[in-house]
Formats: sequence, structure tokens, C-alpha cells
Amino acid sequence: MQYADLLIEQHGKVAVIRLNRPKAMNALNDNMMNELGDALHKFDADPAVNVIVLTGSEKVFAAGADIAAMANYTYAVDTYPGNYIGRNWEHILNIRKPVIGVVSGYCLGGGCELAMMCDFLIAADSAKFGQPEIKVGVTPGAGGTQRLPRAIGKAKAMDLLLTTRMIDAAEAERTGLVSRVYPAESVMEEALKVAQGIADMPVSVAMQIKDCVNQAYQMPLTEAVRYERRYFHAGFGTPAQKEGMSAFLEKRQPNFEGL
Ligand code: DAK
Repeated sequence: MQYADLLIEQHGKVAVIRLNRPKAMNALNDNMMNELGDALHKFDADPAVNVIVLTGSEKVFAAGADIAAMANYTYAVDTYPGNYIGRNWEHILNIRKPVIGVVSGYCLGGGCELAMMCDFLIAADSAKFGQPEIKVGVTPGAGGTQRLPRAIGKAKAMDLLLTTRMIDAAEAERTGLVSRVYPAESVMEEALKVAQGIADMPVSVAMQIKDCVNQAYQMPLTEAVRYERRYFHAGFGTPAQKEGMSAFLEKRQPNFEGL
């Protein structure tokens, strides 16, 4: 897979998508978001891939939407009728396999919004998160005012959104925005170990867990638990359950290959 604004690697069952517009701090533009949607959907459909990692460079995950590209956009043509953001930024939300975001350096504005659409985030100790859109005269447009308060609480989210303050990796971990922090030199290696561990689990169950957790954001608790229970019951009709429980009872490692 060859793209102008992405680099692609594959490590066993883990596909790595790297945002790659180094001259523009990986600012997100239409072409990159179209390519990202294409790559994500291809890996989601590829039986040789169980987990997707989305990352940037050592210096920057993404410094936001491309300000140069959107500076002259108008409401009448580009944003509302053109469905800016909605038309191609949210493919990631339809991906059924786990997507891990790995963040080094700046992760700002639309970049932070994209990162928050991943299933979970692993950060380098160099990571800096922020929503500085107010400084360029707009509200966040890809979920920043919605996902950030859910991730880190209203007080911290308001602080970041209104003041443009950036938080470092330690504060991001403390507040629950990221799940783990590693030294910048080893973050990719460690993230790949995490991804490989998930890739060795039954992919169908990983997809179901992801679906349940994501549903919990949209549903009342009792409905969400009922939703989970359906998957749990159905699990007893799958080879993954038979293999997992047999392996435990036989005191061996499970082999979920192809499950
Ligand atoms: N867009 C375009 N180019 C960018 C960019 C961006 N977001 N961020 C950096 N660049 C470019 C710089 O212009 C510079 O280009 P040259 O001058 O070399 O040609 C190059 O990348 C290197 O940047 P710097 O020279 O600034 O590098 P520094 O290390 O000094 O600073 C920085 C790094 C990340 C702190 C700084 O570049 C920065 O503050 N960048 C802007 C961060 C920002 O404001 N992000 C939020 C963008 S606004 C909506 C839809 C979408 C959005 C909102 C609403 N609706 C539909 C309603 C989303 C908005 C945003 O994301």
C-alpha cells in the first residue's frame, strides 16, 4: 500500500499506519484523511491483520487540521455543504478491529481529536496534548468538546479548550487520556508488544469488547449491560471460547490462530 501522506508497516498481525507530512507537522488535510480512511478499511478487512496502530513521527502525532488548507474555507461552500470533517475524518469510528494510537510529541487540535477516536492511547514521555482551536478562531470540529470532557473530566477539558494550555504525557496519564507512558526512545517497541499481545487473542472477541465499550458511551447502563450479555452468551457458540477454556483446564497456552 503506497500513500503520499502515510507510511505503512506490518509487524506480524499488527499493521502500523504513520501520519507523514513532516513539513507541515502532520497537519491533517483532505488527502491524508482520505488515505487514512482507505488504509484503515483495507486493514479492517484483511484477515492477516488483527490490530491497527496509528501513529505519527517522533516530533508530532499531528498539529491539527491543516490551517493553510482551511483558512479561506467558507460556510456557504466548503464547510456546511461540503461537510468538512464529516465527509472523511471519521472513518476510524467504523473500524471494528482494535486501533491503538501511539503519540509522541505534539498532538493538537484535530490531531488530538483524531487520537481520541482511537480505542486507547499509548504516549511517549515527549507527548503534548492540547485543543488550541480557540486561538485560530474556531471551536473544535471533530469531537474535541465532547470526547475530551469524557476522557479527562469537565474541569480539565474546559481548561484546555478555553486556555489552549497543553498537558504533558504524565498529566495525560493521570487524567485518563492515555493508558500508558513510555520513554520516547522505546515507545514504539513497547506499543508493538502491547499490540502483538492483543493480536494473539481471538480477533472476534476483541472486536466484540471494543463494540461493547463504545456502545457504553451511547446507551444507558442497563441497556449497555444487556448488549454485553448477548455477546457473552453467544460466545459459548464459538471456537474461541472452547479453545480458551480448554487451554486453561489443560494448563497450556491457548492458540487462537484464525479465531
Ligand atoms: N496547519 C498547517 N500547517 C501547520 C500546522 C497546522 N495545524 N501546524 C504547523 N504547521 C506548519 C507550520 O506552518 C510550519 O510551516 P512552514 O512555516 O515551515 O512552512 C511547519 O508546520 C512547522 O511548524 P512550526 O515552525 O510552527 O514548528 P514549531 O516547532 O515552532 O511549533 C507547533 C510546533 C505544533 C507548536 C506549532 O506549529 C503550532 O502551534 N501549530 C498549530 C497548532 C494548532 O493551532 N492546532 C489547531 C489547528 S485548528 C472545524 C473543523 C476542524 C477544526 C475546527 C473546526 N469545523 C468543521 C467547525 C479543527 C481545527 C484545528 O485543528
